Amino acid sequence: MDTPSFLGGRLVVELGDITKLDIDAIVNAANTSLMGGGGVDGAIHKGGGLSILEECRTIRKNYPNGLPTGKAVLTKGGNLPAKYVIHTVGPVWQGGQSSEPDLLKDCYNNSLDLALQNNIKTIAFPAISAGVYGYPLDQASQVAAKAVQERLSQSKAIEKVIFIFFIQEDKDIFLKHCNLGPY
Ligand code: AR6
Repeated sequence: MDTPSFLGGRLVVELGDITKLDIDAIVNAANTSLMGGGGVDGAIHKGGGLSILEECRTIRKNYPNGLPTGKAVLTKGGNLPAKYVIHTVGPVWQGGQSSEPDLLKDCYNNSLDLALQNNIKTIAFPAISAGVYGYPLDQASQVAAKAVQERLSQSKAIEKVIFIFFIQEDKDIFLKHCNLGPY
C-alpha cells in the first residue's frame, strides 16, 4: 500500500518532500541556532523564504544560548504551502545513553502541544534526528510513533499526523519498527 494508515486514518506514512505539503503545519528538524542548515532544515528555509528566518531571529532573542534540544517553536510558513512551521531541535545521537530517547520524545510532544495551542489540525513530521544527527532510524521510529500515538489518543483535536520520508528505504524501516500494528 502506498500510504499506510493507522489509528483510523489519523496517522499516515508517506514518501515525499515535506516542503510540498499543503497542510496546517510541517515540523522542521532544526538546530539550536534556528538559523537554518542542511537537510530538511535547509529545504524548509529555501522553500519558505526569508520571512521564516526573520521570525526565527526574533524568537532567538528569547533564547540567548539557542533553543534547547527537545523544545519547539512556531513560525508562519512563508512561501511554503503549509501555514506554519514548527521548529524543533532533535538530539545528536551519542550512543543512546545521553537521554536521546527522552529528548526525541520531547520534540514530538512539544511540537504536538504547539499544534494544539494554535488550532493546527494537520501536521507532518520528518524523521527528526535521523539524518545528520545520526539517530538510528529503527530506534527513532519507535520513539516517534509511540509519542504521536499517545498524544493522538489523549486528544481528538489533531485530525491527522503525517510521517513523511524522503526515501523509500527509510519509510520501510519506519514501517518495520514503528510497532503501530497492522495497516
Ligand atoms: N522532506 C522530508 N524529509 C526530508 C527532507 C525533505 N525535504 N530533506 C531531508 N529529509 P536531517 P537531523 C529527511 O539531517 O538529523 C540540519 O543541518 C532526511 O532524509 O535534515 O535532525 C539542521 O540544521 C532524514 O531522514 O535532520 C541541523 O543542524 C530526516 O529528514 C541538523 O541538520 C532528518 O535529517 C539536524 O539533523
